[in-house]
Amino acid sequence: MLVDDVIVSVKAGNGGNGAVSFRRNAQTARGGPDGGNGGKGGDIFVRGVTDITALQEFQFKKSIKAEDGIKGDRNNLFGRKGKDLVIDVPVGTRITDVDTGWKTDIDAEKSVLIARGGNGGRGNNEFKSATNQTPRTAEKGEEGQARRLRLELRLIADIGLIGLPNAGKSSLLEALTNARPKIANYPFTTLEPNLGVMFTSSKGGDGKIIADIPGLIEGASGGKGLGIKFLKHIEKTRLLLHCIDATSVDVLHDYHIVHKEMLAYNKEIGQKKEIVLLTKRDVVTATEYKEKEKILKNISQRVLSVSIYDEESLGKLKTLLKKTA
Ligand SMILES: Nc1nc2c(ncn2[C@@H]2O[C@H](COP(=O)(O)OP(=O)(O)OP(=O)(O)O)[C@@H](O)[C@H]2O)c(=O)[nH]1
Ligand SMILES: [Mg+2]
Repeated sequence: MLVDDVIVSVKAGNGGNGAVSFRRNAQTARGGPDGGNGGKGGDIFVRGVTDITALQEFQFKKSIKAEDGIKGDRNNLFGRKGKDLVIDVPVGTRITDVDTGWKTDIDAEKSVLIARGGNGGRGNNEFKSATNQTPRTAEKGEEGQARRLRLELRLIADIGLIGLPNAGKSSLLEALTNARPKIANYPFTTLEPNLGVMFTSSKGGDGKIIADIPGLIEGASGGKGLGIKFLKHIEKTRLLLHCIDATSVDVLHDYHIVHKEMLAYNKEIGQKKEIVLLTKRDVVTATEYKEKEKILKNISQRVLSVSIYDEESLGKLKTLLKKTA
């Protein structure tokens, strides 16, 4: 089961205490202050990743703590800084502070500071002055920030892949993006949604997020199969890529099965922009897939055919996706 809503407590590291100490050695019987500062506590960051299952880790792990800073020591030794922690969450996660209502959306592969480590306390060496040569005070380290956070996955994919089981959705996700979903020649290979990022230029930069969900079957809106509960993940997408197997004997029928189930789930999904895609065109003759394209053009202006083994067809699809999504 996809974990998409969890509450975790996070606690950044406390700062280390400053030290109180005076120089003592064979030469100096009563030396000046030499207590070092404490180290800063570790910060906690959240980083967006394309692994949609990343929240799974927090199903049982309910609290996360970054390392404390080490206390200062004699000889003006500064304590070591506590290590920072990075929490991975899927891109599309909304983070809400349960107590204050503060919110942020993790919508790119970036890091955001969510809990700040406490500063280290100053050692007594920093308190010496002309009037006080032997300060006996040092600061305590600051407390690290503690928060209760709700991590809620609201997929904000730009493009959603839909279609009957075995239509080639996951294969397409793999061909277009950096995702490596499970692919096999039987229905219901995909049991949980997959996400991938299609970069729109070779330099990387902003990409389009594509969501691949389990196949839909007739009766899905009434609870059959797996796909329908995942439709919420494509509700927000700008564009649907409706995959239809080119080897199907009745492509129009395939289209309508899926379309009908989507409408039954939510009429607004039916208003979305859609590209109808004939997949696996390498398996049939050119005459055959062109004939099927023609049939589908009766119901949609955007019809294309691809094969994952034909780079040129994938290139055309990418161009259309960039333009449309
Ligand atoms: N020859 C050929 N085979 C393909 C192509 N695309 C997908 N396949 C094959 O079709 C089968 C199903 O592909 P998947 O990508 O798992 O299909 P899916 O739509 O994700 O299936 P579910 O997750 O079960 O809904 C696999 O054996 C793929 O290798 C293609 O362009 N050409
Ligand atoms: Mg699949």
